[in-house]
Amino acid sequence: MGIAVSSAQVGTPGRLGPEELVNIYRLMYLSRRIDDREILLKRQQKIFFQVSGAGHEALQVGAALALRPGYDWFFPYYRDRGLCLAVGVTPLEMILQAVGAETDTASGGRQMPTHWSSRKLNIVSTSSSTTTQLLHAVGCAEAGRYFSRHPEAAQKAEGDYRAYRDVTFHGDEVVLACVGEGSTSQGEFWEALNTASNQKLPVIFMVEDNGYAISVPVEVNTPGGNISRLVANFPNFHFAEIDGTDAEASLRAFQAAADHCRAGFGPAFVHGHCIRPYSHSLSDDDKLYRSAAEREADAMRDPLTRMQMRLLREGILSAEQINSLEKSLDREASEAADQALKAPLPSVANVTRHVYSEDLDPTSPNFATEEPKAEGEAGKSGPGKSALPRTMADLINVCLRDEMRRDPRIIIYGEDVADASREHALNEVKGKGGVFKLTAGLQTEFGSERVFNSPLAEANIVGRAVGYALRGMKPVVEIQFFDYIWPAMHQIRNELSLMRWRSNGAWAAPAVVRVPIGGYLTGGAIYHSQSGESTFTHIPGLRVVFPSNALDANGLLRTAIRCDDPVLFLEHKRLYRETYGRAVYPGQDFAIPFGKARVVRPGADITLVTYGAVVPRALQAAQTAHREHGIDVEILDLRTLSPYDWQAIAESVRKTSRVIVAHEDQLSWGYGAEIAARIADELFEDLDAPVKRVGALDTFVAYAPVLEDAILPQPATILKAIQDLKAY
Ligand SMILES: Cc1ncc(C[n+]2csc(CCOP(=O)(O)OP(=O)(O)O)c2C)c(N)n1
Ligand SMILES: [Mg+2]
Repeated sequence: MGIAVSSAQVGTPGRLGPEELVNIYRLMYLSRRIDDREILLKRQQKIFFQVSGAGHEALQVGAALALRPGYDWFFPYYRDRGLCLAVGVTPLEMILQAVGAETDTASGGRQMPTHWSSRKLNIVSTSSSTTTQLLHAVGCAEAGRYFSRHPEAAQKAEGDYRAYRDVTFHGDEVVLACVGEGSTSQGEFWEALNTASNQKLPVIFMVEDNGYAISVPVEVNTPGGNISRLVANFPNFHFAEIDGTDAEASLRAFQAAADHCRAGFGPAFVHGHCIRPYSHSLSDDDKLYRSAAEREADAMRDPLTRMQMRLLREGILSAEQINSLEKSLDREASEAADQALKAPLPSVANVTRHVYSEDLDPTSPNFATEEPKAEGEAGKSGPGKSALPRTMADLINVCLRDEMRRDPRIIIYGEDVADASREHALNEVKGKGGVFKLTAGLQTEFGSERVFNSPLAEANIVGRAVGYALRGMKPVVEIQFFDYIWPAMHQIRNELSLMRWRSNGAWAAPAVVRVPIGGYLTGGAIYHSQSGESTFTHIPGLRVVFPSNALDANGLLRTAIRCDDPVLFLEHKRLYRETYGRAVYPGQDFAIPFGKARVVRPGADITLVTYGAVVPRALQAAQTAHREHGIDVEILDLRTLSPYDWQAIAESVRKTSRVIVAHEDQLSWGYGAEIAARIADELFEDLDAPVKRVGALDTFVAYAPVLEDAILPQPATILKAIQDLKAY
């Protein structure tokens, strides 16, 4: 349950004592000296990047001392050296990051310096992407609240991801989320405030306002130049706008903010005005865009000088004592640098470690259920007693229900996924349960804490899922249409999929993102028919699943939920309720491992590699080819696109020597390009003809059915490819 600390690092109200003031100065000064030491190392080309916390130290140290390391949670940004130092990251650990050492505890040499991470201290891995961390902080706070209300969910369990996801919670922890004033322009800032406010979450948003975002002054980013004025009407917040160069004012502001959060009143917003004496980073020179007068005015507000003067003025330290304290801290910084420079460099052999879970492999036979259970047996325990074959939509819904019954860590949210957000309505109405009804009845069975509507904001959905998942929860979220996944792309590419690799295995975000995808809808048009799976298979760290029938959807979704990697689960809308591919309920433990293709139709003449809604179309084409032209096509349904079953492809191509890769997505730069290239590379000797591809025209999907038919590959298109290839 984490390190039990009963109070903040500096707890007592009233005036700070001499020791506390000296300690604050020590932390602020040491933070600055580590920056100075790194700047020296950068000039000597011994490190490769430097960004400093200079000018922010008072605000940061104040925040840290109001909170509890290893108990509260920290989502810092790249400027938070003073914060992390005061929370407990050591100077050596900091400079190990700068030199990119193997022993860099934050990332093992994978991230730039000041991209923090410490499991011990509850500092979650920082990315360079500004603002994304705020939504993680929101999800993290939600998870803490969930565990405190459902402590049984924190139990360890064998046989799925929970064996590797330790849970700690206390019930009154606070989450600190830090951001620069320029980054408050990002939509995700507002999306984070939205949920924190609405759900009264214990998140302290700390805005470190140094007046610039690289060279862009605050009034360009923030209408009126003051973010506090803009956010003032968010309900449930505690607000404070302070002089962030005054350490005591900062500490007090954060103590009040933490009190508000711990009492359950809601989030807090602490806006500190600080300075930026060292330009944006060592790659920037603010003399290019700031007047001398402005820079001088900033320098007059240096928090270090301010604190030093106070110690002298109040007789807490003499000039000699300050001198000697500073000398010892200088020595500490330089010794840390000397030691870090001797550290071993990371081993090149390990570069792909932690792209995916090292502990739980979703391709392993552990996830293979040989056969679905007999219906009679499954029907007794599983939801729905019908022995009739059921649709893909049905068996996805059933899988979600089964898994939620089994695992209290699973929560579901997204746009319209609840039955009714206004619960009292459920006394008289049936409920919505998703625009495609895939989540129907789940809120009614599991309650509004486990199944709920999100705001209409896709980054919010995925960003919060990252926060939930890194606390050990299993969010299974829905993006309503693939066409609208793009606002979440930043979170998917830069956060969800990267969390494990960039933290060298310390953190991970094994969430499931379910997404209805694809066309063939007759009238779906441009914005309800998109494909685009190869954009996501190109992302390391993400599993991409694309079932073509009800049974596969059920078994693969179960694996997606039980595994320990983030999964993009693509559900073809056209297949949801098709007659093709229906199946009887396979039982509550039916699972299919990732990376195992299915032979839909064995054949001797041509291999046809495909997936999704092209599977039934390919089958139709293959049947015609056989009946009318005597061509025997073997169809492989890949089922999962990342990983994919290379072995099955290779075996089949060695047998047939002719291969087509067919998909619904556009031809150029599509998923087939990669498979075709690999076949050409590794199976060249086995081929009797060039590798052929079938895909949509390189355009968008139109509304008029006559246009849609021409744009998307049809059975006739596939048949023609089969005939052409056989004739080659
Ligand atoms: C999403 C994103 N866009 C752009 C950048 C490049 N960038 C890095 S820092 C920065 C300015 C941030 O300014 P602010 O939020 O005020 O923080 P400060 O650096 O001043 O502390 C920019 C544009 C980035 N890292 N992430
Ligand atoms: Mg700034």
